Amino acid sequence: MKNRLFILFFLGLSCYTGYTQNEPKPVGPLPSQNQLRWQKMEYYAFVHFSVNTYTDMAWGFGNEDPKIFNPEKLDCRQWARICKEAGMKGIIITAKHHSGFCLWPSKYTEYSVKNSPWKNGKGDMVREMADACKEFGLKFGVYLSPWDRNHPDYGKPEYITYFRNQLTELLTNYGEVFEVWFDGANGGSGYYGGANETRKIDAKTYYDWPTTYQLVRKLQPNMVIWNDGGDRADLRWVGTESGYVGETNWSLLNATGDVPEQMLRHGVENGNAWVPGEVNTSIRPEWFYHEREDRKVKTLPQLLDIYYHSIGRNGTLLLNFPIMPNGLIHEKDEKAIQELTKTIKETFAQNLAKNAVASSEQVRGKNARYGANKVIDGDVDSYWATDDNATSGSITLDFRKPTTFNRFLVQEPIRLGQRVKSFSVDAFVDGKWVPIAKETTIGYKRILRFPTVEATKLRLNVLDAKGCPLISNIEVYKAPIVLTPPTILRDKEGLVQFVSGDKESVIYYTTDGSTPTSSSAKYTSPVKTDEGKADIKAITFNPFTNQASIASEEKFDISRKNWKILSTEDANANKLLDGNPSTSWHQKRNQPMPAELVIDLGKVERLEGFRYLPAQNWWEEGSIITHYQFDVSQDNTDWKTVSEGEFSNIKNSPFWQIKPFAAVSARYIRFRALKNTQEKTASGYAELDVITAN
Ligand code: FUL
Repeated sequence: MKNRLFILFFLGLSCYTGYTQNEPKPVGPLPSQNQLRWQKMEYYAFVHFSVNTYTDMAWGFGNEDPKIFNPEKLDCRQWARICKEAGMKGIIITAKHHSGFCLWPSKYTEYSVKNSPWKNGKGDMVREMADACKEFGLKFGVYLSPWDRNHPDYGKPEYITYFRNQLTELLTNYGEVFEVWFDGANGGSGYYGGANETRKIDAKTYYDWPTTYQLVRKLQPNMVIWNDGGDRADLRWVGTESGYVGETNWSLLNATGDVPEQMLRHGVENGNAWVPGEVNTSIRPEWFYHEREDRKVKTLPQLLDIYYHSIGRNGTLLLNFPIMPNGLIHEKDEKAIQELTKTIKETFAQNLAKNAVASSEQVRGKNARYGANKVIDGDVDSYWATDDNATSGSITLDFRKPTTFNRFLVQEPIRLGQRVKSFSVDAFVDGKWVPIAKETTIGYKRILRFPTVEATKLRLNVLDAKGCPLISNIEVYKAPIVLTPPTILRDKEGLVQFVSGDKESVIYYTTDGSTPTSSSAKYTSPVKTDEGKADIKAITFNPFTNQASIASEEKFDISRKNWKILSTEDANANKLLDGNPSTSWHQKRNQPMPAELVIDLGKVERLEGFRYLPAQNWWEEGSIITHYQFDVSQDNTDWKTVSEGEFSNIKNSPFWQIKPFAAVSARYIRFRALKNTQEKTASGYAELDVITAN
């Protein structure tokens, strides 16, 4: 009787704690149920659409007339179909972007679809999006920008009430919402109901996020919160909008305190809160639609890199489709995502680990329940575990015949914490173990790419972990080879260079705009182009497999050979004309703003715009100019301003900034940096270029 009581007591205790006697203890912090559900989604979409879609701007100013908003062919079902066919699990819509314009008829403002010609002001795009998601079996999420460049009260406490009222509308009237996005951007200036001024707020205190979070939790208890500007939410930004998270990626951060970029990229190994990374990027360079980017849609190799650098690195992927003014996703974007989907499907079609025999010498208590075969049993909840005193261990997969593969997928059961600090993978080739990879973290999912290998066995070695290592899943694949096209660079003298990362391959190119093949000119040394514009295309070609990459293309404007920088004697300044994005020049410190750059083009040119690339070492002082003025002159004395304004989203997306203006003839140009991100004087430049008329 006594014994029985003891057993009953023990069973009761294990039920109470949720663990059976032998189950490994969790290594905290742990994900919440909402975070776990979200992580399993892996892949979902963003759609960016607002009044600034019609003004060709990255950010609306808040003064755009609602009358310009008229997506005549709007079809949210097209968006949902494209995302569903791509294997995505949800869509997040910019219900309100920084312009303040609302895609739903909010009762708290007139600045919304209700004052647009679209559906005679009777439309509700958030509703149409939510309905389309439901129809296509997708989850639905909302982006509600805290920064509102239209609202007169922005900066005052009244605005917070307005913001929460809007949030309540969105989280009450449209069914279940899986994620809400609170973007932290705040460039200061705005229309603000006609005040046309700069309003800075203290993002740490102004929004009072804890109270807003309480409201959110009450209205949508199953939702995750994304917030890069305020108090720690459920998910973190990964510090870049280019589509990758660090190779080392802990789903942990510290619950309080500042988060420098490095931490966003890698998480914090000993962080005290579970805040996993979401990789957000756009299928084109910018978030909103710009016709000039129709030929800049990301290519298959670029999208594959993004896939492996997000989902393959313990992140989720939030991929954006900019909506065109007519209300549809562009066919080029659809084609690009279809190509990615096809390649992903082909890659992960046949799991070669399934038929292998798995073994390990470090099975927890020699208990079959934690045996090595748990990593290939297709059950995500079962896992291999070692004894508590171990922080390392190996699993071997025996294919029992020569097997070729080039992808390795591995998962930890993160409900028990993220543990693995380092691991390696070996292949058994010709009777000996050959190292394939040595890596750091795993987390929810890690996918490694490596050159194709033929082996009879594969071995995962967990080298170090924060507790006894646990592995829930291993998959092995042979992916089709997709060659990456070369990068094309043209220097100041007009010499063109092609750069490829693939050592086995050769490069073929054309300079007349035609599509290169293996019969085109072969690249051996830099190619001279004349001083005019140049349309260069190139492919990577593998002579052993006869396989070619898609073509890369660069359309260069006039060469900068005869340009002379007049505003400084510093020879290093020529780096901004050298055609190499990774070299840069910073203006002298403590020089009064606006910092000025004056260039003699050598002769009169017909100019239609300019391009600026910020210094790519953007952590250095003043690297990124945010506000500018661009002037032209015939004689270096009389100047005319032809373009002036902001590089809206340059801080998060420090890429080429293109500013077209009405055509004008000039020999001199003057680029003035009015402000930079750090409000320091040493403004930085990687490249400066002009756009000339044909
Ligand atoms: C950024 C915003 O400023 C961009 O416009 C875009 O919405 C992106 C997703 O977040 O920080």
